[in-house]
Amino acid sequence: MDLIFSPEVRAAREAGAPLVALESTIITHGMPWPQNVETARRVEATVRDAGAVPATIAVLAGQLHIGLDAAELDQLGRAEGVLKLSRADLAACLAQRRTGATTVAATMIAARLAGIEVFATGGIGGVHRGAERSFDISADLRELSETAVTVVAAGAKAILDVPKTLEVLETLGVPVIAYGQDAFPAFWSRNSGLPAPLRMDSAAEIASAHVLRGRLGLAGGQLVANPIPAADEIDAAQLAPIIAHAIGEAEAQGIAAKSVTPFLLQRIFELTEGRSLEANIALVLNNARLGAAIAIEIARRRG
Ligand code: PSU
Ligand code: MN
Repeated sequence: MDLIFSPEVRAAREAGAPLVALESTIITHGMPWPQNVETARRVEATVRDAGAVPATIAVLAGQLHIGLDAAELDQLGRAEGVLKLSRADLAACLAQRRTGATTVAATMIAARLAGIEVFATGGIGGVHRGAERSFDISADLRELSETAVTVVAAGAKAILDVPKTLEVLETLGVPVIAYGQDAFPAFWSRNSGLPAPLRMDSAAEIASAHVLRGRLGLAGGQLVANPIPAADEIDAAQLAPIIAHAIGEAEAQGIAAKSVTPFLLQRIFELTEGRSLEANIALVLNNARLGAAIAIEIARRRG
């Protein structure tokens, strides 16, 4: 299997320039068109402005792309019926020559194959509320324990059971590092009310820890939880009834497995009249900036 590098990513690899992986499920299943493509472009531009090179990852017609050109990104963002690919689906999508967007788990796998050590996204999957009945725990969590990529996200969404998500990450031995504060952030808001297990205040420290994990022979990555900028956050108390309502609808309609996260994100977007999307865009851009800074520090340590 060949990896298909975009010209920009190929040049960066040859030059040893810092790279930041970006996922594509956020484009196909996480945001509506056309904001999805606009945001993906802005995220890429943000990584470039911060001095690194973006590599958006997706499977197009059975080929694993590391970096998409403008036309490919646009096509993916408009396409219907794109598969949502996690660890379990990646090889099947390639074998069947289909098109799929990579989740956090699948993007980590592809990034590692491509030698990319940092990945910026919005939110990771986690333990869903009611997981004691549904057993719905995202494969993202186990991937963090197996694949050596540092993932920058804005914490875990309040659609999840955040305490259980932190417990599973602890069980799996995944470092969870809040950036610049003690509290674990909650995606649309800065504070989940729970302390993060670790705190770091600079990209340099995060990069050092990433490199040292490799030296210690530890498998798995790090989760960097970067709080949404204060100006963009939505008050958690304001969102709570909306989230509860969306979860109730999902249960009533029998939404399960892969469909749960996209369904909840779409309903919360509708119920907040788009405010959740604005916050989501702001936090992804913020994560792209930090991801670039960490990639630059890692490249410095490797170089
Ligand atoms: N969180 C978001 N937007 C997203 C996702 C998470 O704010 O689009 C996507 C990511 O790709 C993540 C996936 O890996 O949802 C998790 O899905 P699941 O809960 O089915 O594992
Ligand atoms: Mn799930």
